[in-house]
Amino acid sequence: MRDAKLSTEELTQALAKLPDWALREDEAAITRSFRFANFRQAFAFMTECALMAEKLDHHPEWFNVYSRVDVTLTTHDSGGITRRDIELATAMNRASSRPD
Ligand code: HBI
Repeated sequence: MRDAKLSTEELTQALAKLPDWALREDEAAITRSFRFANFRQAFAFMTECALMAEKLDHHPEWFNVYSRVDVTLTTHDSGGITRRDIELATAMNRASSRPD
């Protein structure tokens, strides 16, 4: 079942509750760059997020170099941003602020 793309209003409201995430210039994805103390913490974050992505059946586009993880979320099946992207971004923010 294809999720509906969020309206501009829904998107604005969702982003207001998503610290540090931004709308990509084409407005078809949301992005955030996470910074950690070292590679081990960055990869631990990615491992936790990978399991969440599997559970949500919604997967990030991400790039990691050492202690940095750049994330882009979009819903390919819907051609834009859906509630699934907001759900995964919220879960990622929570995972990034959890103590070791
Ligand atoms: N993850 N971010 C993202 N976007 C999708 O459209 C998507 C996905 N994970 C799995 C998935 N789609 C499949 O369920 C469909 O392609 C069949």
